[in-house]
Amino acid sequence: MNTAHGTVAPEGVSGENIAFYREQGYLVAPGLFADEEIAALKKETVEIFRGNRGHVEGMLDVEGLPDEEVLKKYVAIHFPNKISPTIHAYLSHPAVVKILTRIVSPNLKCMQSMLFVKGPGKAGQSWHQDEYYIPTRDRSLVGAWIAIDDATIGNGCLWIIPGSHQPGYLFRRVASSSTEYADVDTVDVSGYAKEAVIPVEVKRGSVVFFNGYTLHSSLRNKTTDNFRTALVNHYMSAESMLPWDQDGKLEPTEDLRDIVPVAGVDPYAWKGIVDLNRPYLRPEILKIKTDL
Ligand SMILES: O=C(O)CCC(=O)C(=O)O
Repeated sequence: MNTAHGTVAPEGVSGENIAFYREQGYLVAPGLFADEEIAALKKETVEIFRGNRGHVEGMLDVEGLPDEEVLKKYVAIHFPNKISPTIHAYLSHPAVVKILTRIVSPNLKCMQSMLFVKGPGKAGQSWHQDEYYIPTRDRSLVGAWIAIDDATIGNGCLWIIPGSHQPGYLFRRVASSSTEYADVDTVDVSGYAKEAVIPVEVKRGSVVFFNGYTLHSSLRNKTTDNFRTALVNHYMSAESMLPWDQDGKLEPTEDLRDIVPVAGVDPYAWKGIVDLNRPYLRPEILKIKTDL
């Protein structure tokens, strides 16, 4: 497979791009966000972590601190779209939605956003499949990873294993003591050849799309002065239901309707929409669903 087919040209998604996404489980769209949009997201990130979009449990008193010192205190916030109209608006960013409708479904819904700041020295995420955490089970789950800063190997860009989505099952998770990661568990990827594991270095404004079954991770930010800010929004086909109880935080459900329809028709619109997820700060050490 020609890796150039993994890059979306300014004219839009090609048939080769769609074939690449199906086969390799990811796609990169450079420069999808304009400089002004990225600047707006960067500014909004500061406002959110200063508490200016509403207090989120665990937020600290940062009065008087410079922006960078504020951001260094945090790793990420989940569901920033619940408090930030700017982030909420970007869930439906036309260029992102246009690509998603080609690679996923003309009918789309978004169920989560995450805003990573990942300042100097902060740990990365161990190997995982998003489908493990967000059960859609129809293989339509996709992350749209928006680079708000340049993402490099040094500051902890994404790493992925192309094609790892193909078996379409959830890999076993095992204990991890790696100091690279915030997580205490990981998928063991030692069976993959070294060349099968690739860094996805992108410039700010680029978007990396990856399938919910694609194995991905990120390493610790090794720089002393560099943030690796990224907004990740997750989408799925609107035709499928979402049996997501947020790891027991919500009542068991066959179809969580805390979603944002972003394209086409929502066949379940008659169920209405609920507002159940609350934004929360990501802890420095992650013990979600550890059953080892
Ligand atoms: O950005 C990162 O460091 C990790 C992102 C990630 O794992 C995800 O979006 O699922």
